[in-house]
Amino acid sequence: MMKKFWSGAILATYMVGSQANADYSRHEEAKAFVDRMVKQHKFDAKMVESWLAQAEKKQAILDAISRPAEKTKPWFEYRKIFLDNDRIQQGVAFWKENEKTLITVSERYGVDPAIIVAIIGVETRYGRHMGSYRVIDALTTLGFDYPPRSEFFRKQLEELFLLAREQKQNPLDLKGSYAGAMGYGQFIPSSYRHYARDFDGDGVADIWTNKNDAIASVANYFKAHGWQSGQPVFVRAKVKGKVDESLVNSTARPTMTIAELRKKGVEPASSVAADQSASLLSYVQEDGDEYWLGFNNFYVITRYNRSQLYAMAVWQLSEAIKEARKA
Ligand SMILES: [Ca+2]
Repeated sequence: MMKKFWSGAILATYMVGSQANADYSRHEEAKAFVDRMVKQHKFDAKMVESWLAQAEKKQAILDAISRPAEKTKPWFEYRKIFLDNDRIQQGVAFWKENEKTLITVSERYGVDPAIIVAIIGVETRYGRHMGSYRVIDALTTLGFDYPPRSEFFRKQLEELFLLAREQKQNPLDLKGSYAGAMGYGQFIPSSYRHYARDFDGDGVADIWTNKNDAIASVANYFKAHGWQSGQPVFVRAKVKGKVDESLVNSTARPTMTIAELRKKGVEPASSVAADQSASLLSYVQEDGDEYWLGFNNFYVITRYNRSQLYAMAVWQLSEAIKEARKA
């Protein structure tokens, strides 16, 4: 039920004819959204209303957001999704095909090429699955019809229109995941605007079709979030006695040093400097919990995706690809 019947509704009727299912230009939150685009970003109101009217509500998107793998699977199952032999071999091939770019980008941004390759491998299987939803459908469906995160996704919708203007694209043409993530590295619109890079200098940061731009963009994201080249990501931990549960599984920036963790009965399984900060993490294996220490670079991976399972999968895939390259 619409609380207000505002003038835009009249416009909508002539703009798109009859769109029976959920015309987002008539949504009760639409007016405030359009006003913001006009006042803050100088968009044309009719243009924004027209885009909203042409967006489609997709039940599949609402279904998908309710069941991400990292929320429902224990580590020993989650890892199988990303650490299969195909993904490792495809990673070796992707590295070989893009070696020149990876070397240059890695030097320029100070990010290990294996991590860049692994991110693209986990996100889209090296560009094979970049998402076939229209980003506008994803962001309107979630921004207007998914109350738990509507504010976040409406903000991304705003960013999408800004991105489209900057990249001289039609926002109705852009494709991505059910959550509006785009291209090889699956950047949401705000990340795209802030971190995507035009590596080949043709004037467009194209992470949909240009692997060079995509590789530089992932590296730039990591650099901007504090990746430290050559520093550890994870090491296994040995835990003596009962661990204080409040110490475990924080994805905040690590603050406890190895020296402090030692006092709590936590010991790195391989040599690490005593003043290095780490987070203690547990991962559920079939035969019980496995403890790990995650360092600053672990934290940086969680800036890409907050799941600690995701961070471990990316790192283990990067290690597996490095190993397979030697073979
Ligand atoms: Ca480019």
